[in-house]
Amino acid sequence: MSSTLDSPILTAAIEKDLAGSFTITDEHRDFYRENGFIKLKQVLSPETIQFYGDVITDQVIAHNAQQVPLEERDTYGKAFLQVMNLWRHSELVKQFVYSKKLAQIATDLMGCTGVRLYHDQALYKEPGGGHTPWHADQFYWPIDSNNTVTVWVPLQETPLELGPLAFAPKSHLVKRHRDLAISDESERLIEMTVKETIQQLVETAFDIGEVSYHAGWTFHRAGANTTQRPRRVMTVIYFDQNATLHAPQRKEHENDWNTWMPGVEIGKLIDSPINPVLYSH
Ligand SMILES: O=C(O)CCC(=O)C(=O)O
Repeated sequence: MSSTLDSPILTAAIEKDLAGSFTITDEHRDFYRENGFIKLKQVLSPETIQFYGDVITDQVIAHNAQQVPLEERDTYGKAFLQVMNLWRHSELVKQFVYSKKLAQIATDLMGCTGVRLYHDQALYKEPGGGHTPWHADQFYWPIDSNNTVTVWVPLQETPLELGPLAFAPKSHLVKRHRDLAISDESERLIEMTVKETIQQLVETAFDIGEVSYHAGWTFHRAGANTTQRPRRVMTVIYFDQNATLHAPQRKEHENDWNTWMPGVEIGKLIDSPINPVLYSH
């Protein structure tokens, strides 16, 4: 279904930018595999970012369900407005989420033959919004593969005071705390582990057009937005096109199974109509 908000025109240059390719070198792949994340500059053009900053913001405003004032929410609620699967509401957002370039990078970093869509989500940290607690995304995902990855695309330049995504290098190899939902407890326990075993956190600003990819088991967080501007971010989650569904182990798995891969059977390929292959070679 299309939204009536889809009035801006996608230029040929933006279409070409989304459909283009980006060379992933052996150094990129080795860095991603060793550290569980990578930051890449100049992946998307300033024009693409400017255009989608407006398009996605309109969609977030149209579909945001959060009505509780910021100061009355819990830590998770203060971290961001979270609006999911915008590609199903807007043809323009669909073209972004279906970007061949973003999916090709995901495929090449993981070294698989192709990727499917898990879901997209816009993550808008409001002015004065709180920190995003430490967590690993795959806690929520009943996917029987470690080849899962999120591209985090800031829709503006993102200095430290806006709350850019920060990563604990090599934490995708840490087996502790994989059973923690995003919470004050995940922030406290993972922070302790990161301090004890990993020591240095990668928390740096993002330029316009710079994006990051982080693996499903990588511990990550984001600082508060101490400015009066929103931190606007779009994300797309991919998984190996050959991955299967494992039996749910917690209520969050049940929820994701029903929401993001409806009708898929345990042990079978995750290929529901809302898990299209976005890139394959
Ligand atoms: O944007 C944020 O603050 C958190 C993002 C995140 O946790 C993710 O994309 O997996």
